[in-house]
Amino acid sequence: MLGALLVASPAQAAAPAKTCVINLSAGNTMTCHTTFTKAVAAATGGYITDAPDTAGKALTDRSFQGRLNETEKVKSHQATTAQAATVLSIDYDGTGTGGTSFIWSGDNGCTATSTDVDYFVNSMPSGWNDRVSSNLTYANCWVNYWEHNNHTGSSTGYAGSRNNLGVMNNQASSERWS
Ligand SMILES: [Ca+2]
Ligand SMILES: [Ca+2]
Repeated sequence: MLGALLVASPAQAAAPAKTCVINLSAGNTMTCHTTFTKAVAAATGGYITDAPDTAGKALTDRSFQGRLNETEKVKSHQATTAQAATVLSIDYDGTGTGGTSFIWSGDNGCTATSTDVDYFVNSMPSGWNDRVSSNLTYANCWVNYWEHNNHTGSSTGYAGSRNNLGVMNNQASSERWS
């Protein structure tokens, strides 16, 4: 058994990096995709199918950033049709929105006030505990990161996009969106 496990390890290491998406309005369902383009298509319910192929290029593509923020408005005018999901935020492993990313989506954007909780997770997805180092926020959402599960320990406070989580770098174990 041990030998089989050791043989399997190099193959796993060679697998392409994936971008995963969690829909916080659909029971925290997670899907993982081979490219950032496919992940964004999933996160927007098929509304944006031509996102750049990497999260790094997406960051410098101003029209793409604008369209992500439009998904909420589009949805509000199509209430009777199948709802497009809205991208709430993207977490990045690296500072300066570098490295592997993780996309959070939901049925609606965030409300105008940051005194309520619009979405939350009590723990991070597999592989993302103590890893987030920067983020981008959309759809009127601000994010608060906590040091431990269930929103305990130190926290960053609510804010929009951040290039560096500072002392909370590689510490986040739960999040809320408001
Ligand atoms: Ca990190
Ligand atoms: Ca932690």
